[in-house]
Amino acid sequence: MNNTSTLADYGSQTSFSSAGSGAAATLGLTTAMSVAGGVLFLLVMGAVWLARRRNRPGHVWWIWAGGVVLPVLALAALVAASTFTLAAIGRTGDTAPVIEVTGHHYWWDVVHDPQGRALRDANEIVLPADTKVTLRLRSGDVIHSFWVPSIAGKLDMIPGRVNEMTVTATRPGRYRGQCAEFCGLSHPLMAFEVLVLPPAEYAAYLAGLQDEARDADTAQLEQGREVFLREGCPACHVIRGIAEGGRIGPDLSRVGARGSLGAGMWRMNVGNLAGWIADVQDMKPVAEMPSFNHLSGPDLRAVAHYLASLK
Ligand code: HEC
Ligand SMILES: [Cu+2]
Repeated sequence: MNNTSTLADYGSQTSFSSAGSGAAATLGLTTAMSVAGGVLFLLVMGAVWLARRRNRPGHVWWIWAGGVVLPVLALAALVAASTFTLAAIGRTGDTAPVIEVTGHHYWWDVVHDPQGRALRDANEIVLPADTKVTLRLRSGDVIHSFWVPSIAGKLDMIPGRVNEMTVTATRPGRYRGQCAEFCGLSHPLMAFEVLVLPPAEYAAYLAGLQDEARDADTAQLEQGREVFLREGCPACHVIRGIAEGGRIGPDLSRVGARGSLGAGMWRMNVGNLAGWIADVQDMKPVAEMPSFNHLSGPDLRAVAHYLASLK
């Protein structure tokens, strides 16, 4: 199956164009290290060239200056630069807003406003621009690593620990994040999207999140909801107001509003949703969800339309 046309439309994922304070600091450090390394390389090559031209032993101070003093000074300067950068990036505090993100095989559980309405979502993080946000990172199984190259440095998500990272996104837009620690066979397919909104739009976004999922208001959507309940999807998935128990898979209360399906992999639309439900093991090998390939065509269409309607 060739699905390239249905791949998610990726947001920016590059460390070379920073849209956040952490990424800017990391880029500055990388540039400083590369320039310093380049200068040292040229100095050493120049010394080698000189030594070959003169073809006789030089003064012993060359050894002291080039072999001891220079490396000590250069390494001390680079260690200082990276320590300061790390401290600046890692500085945390009780900065509101807080967003909780938990890595799972192979998706991301997201809770916006955990002290307030604590609305759960998945695979999509929304940040207000120009605002310090605390990300509280956990893992539900093995070690994952949270990385949005355009916005911040990466931080591991470790079972049994809570790691905190403060980020300030500086440019509204859509960015791509990626798990950066090998966590299993579908690790490369564990991505997510970050939406950076101007502060006023962010407030409106939070206020607009519904406590209960949208109603099924046509016969087909009702059929889709029945299929969802009948097929045992609630064992793993929550749809607020419909089925509240399952926590093994992503919360689906707003699944149709996400920009992508399957943790940043596929475009969100009815066709891909149907393909996912019928044959998730083809679209994302070893995902911890069974393929429902026994569903009839009408049932599959109905449940895909129902999920797409949840916005
Ligand atoms: C055994 C648990 C389990 C059952 C049962 C299950 N799922 Fe899933 N589902 C998951 C897991 C785990 C994921 C995340 C997979 C990944 O991205 O790696 C998932 C992902 C999804 C997604 C993608 C969500 C997103 O944000 O990209 C949809 C849609 C979905 N499931 C629908 C269904 C439907 C419909 C049913 C019932 C027909 C169902 N699931 C049954 C565990 C389950
Ligand atoms: Cu991972």
